[in-house]
Amino acid sequence: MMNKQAENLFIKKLKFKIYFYFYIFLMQISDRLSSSTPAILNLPARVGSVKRKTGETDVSVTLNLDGVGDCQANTGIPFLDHMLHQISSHGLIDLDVQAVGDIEIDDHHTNEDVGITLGQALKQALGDRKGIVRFGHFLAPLDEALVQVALDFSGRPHLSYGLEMPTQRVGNYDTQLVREFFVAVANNSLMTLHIRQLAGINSHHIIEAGFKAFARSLRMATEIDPRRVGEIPSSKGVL
Ligand SMILES: [Mn+2]
Repeated sequence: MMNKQAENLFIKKLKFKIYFYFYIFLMQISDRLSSSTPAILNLPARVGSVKRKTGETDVSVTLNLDGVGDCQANTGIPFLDHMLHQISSHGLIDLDVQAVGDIEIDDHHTNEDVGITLGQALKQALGDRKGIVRFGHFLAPLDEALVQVALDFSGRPHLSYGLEMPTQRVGNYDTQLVREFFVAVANNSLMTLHIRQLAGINSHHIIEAGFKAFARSLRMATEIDPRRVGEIPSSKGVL
C-alpha cells in the first residue's frame, strides 16, 4: 500500500499526463479546423499571379483558391472593388487586384481587363484541374433579387447571361459592364458560365446577388474532391 506522499505524487503525475494529452488533442483539432482542404490532403496551395499591361491599362491579380477571403481591391472603379470583395469573401479566395487604367475615358477598358487578368489567374491557379469538383452552382437571394449561377471548368469558354438591370447605372458604374466582366472571366479561365435572374427590381441587388452566386459556385467547383485527388474530372481524361 502507498504512503500518503507517494499517493500525492502519483496523482500529480496522472493529472499532468491527462492535461498533456488533452493539450495535444486540442492542438490536433485546431490544426485540422484551420487547414484548407489541400493542406489536409498535403497538396500545395493553388495560387495564380498574373500581370497584364496594355496601352490602356496595367492590371495585376494574385489569388489563392485555398484562402480565407482576404481581399485587396484597388481598380479605380469603386463598385467593381465592391464586387471583387464578394468573390473573395463568399468564394473563400484570397484576392489582390491592383489596376490603373484610362478611367478618364470611361470604366470599360479597366473593367474588362480586370476580368481578363482575373480569368488568367484563375486558369493558372487551377493548373491541369486535377482533383477539382469541376461543376458549381448556387442560388443567391439578396432581398427581392434572386440570381442563379451554374458553371463548369470544362475548358470550353461560354457565357449565357440573363441579368436585366432596370437602370443604366449603379452609382457611376455602367450596368452593361457586368456582362463584359463575366465574358472576360469565362473566356480567360476556360469556364462555361450561366447566370440567370429569377427575380429582382433593384440594379445594385441584382448585380450583387449575381456576384455572390458566382462566388459560391466558384468555391464549389474549385474545391478538391477527396474521392478524386490527382485525377482529371473528365471521362475524356482532359479539361
Ligand atoms: Mn452592395
